[in-house]
Amino acid sequence: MRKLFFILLSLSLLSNYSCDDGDIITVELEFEDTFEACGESDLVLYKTKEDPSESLSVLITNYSLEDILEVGADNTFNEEKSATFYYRTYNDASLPNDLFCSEIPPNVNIVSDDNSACTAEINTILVEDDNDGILAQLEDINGNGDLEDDDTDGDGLPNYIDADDDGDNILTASENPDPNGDGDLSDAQDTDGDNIPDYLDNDDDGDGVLTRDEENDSQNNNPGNDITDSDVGADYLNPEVNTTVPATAYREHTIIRSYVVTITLFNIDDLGSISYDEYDFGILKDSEIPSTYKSRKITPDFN
Ligand SMILES: [Ca+2]
Ligand SMILES: [Ca+2]
Ligand SMILES: [Ca+2]
Ligand SMILES: [Ca+2]
Repeated sequence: MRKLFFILLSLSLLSNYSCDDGDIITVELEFEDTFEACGESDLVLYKTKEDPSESLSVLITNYSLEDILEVGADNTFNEEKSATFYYRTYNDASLPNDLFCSEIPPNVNIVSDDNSACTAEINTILVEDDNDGILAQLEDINGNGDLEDDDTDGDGLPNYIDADDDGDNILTASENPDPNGDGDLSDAQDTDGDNIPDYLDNDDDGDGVLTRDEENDSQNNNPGNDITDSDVGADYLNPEVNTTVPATAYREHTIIRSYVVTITLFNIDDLGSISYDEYDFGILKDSEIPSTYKSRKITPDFN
């Protein structure tokens, strides 16, 4: 009898300790920072975890991923939307991949299903880069901290998004700006030794003929495949060959685009066992960004 009394006392102490302010049990959410997205006309943002199986999701009606990725001239987007926040727990060891947005909901055993109105603040930042092997900050040629006013070839594309910085129709990545890849450009290739690295030099061999106009063999706006003496290499790197065959256009440039989308939820009023008033929902997974958004192509006007 004494033993039973102690067990009952322990149970009552245990239940007191697990409660906080009356009968509200607070649940600590332990999800990863990243979330996924789906939905055609109504946007669903979600994340799941296992052991135990739980999901968090946010529904924003009459909204789409495209709306969120439509950045303004400053490459940012910010908006607050009315949304519904869901917290579900499941009695399944693992959750199916089509848990959200499938026409036929998958067969899962939901244990609890709470939701609350909230405000979702969406923040999007787009960063562009040329992936030319030079860090963007090292393309600040005049060193004034502004990447937008460095345009070596004057083609309208600042160097940090210009994959051919000197406009010689040889891509910067092919002009060895950082031969050993250590981020220090002091060893950049300088074929004619004029102290202007090839990637910023529009006459790489110093023969007086612009690199882009050394189109002796094939007139395809690529001097890389015009080779008179195979022992020396391409004519634009051979000062002994100085025939002018003018280029007619710049090559097409590819600009790589990376989006950082973050969501914060405010004004969460009642979500059952969840006592958050504000919740940092995290960062949209890069794999959720449609491939068509991940780059843009442009051919600068020839001048
Ligand atoms: Ca440029
Ligand atoms: Ca560049
Ligand atoms: Ca060059
Ligand atoms: Ca030459």
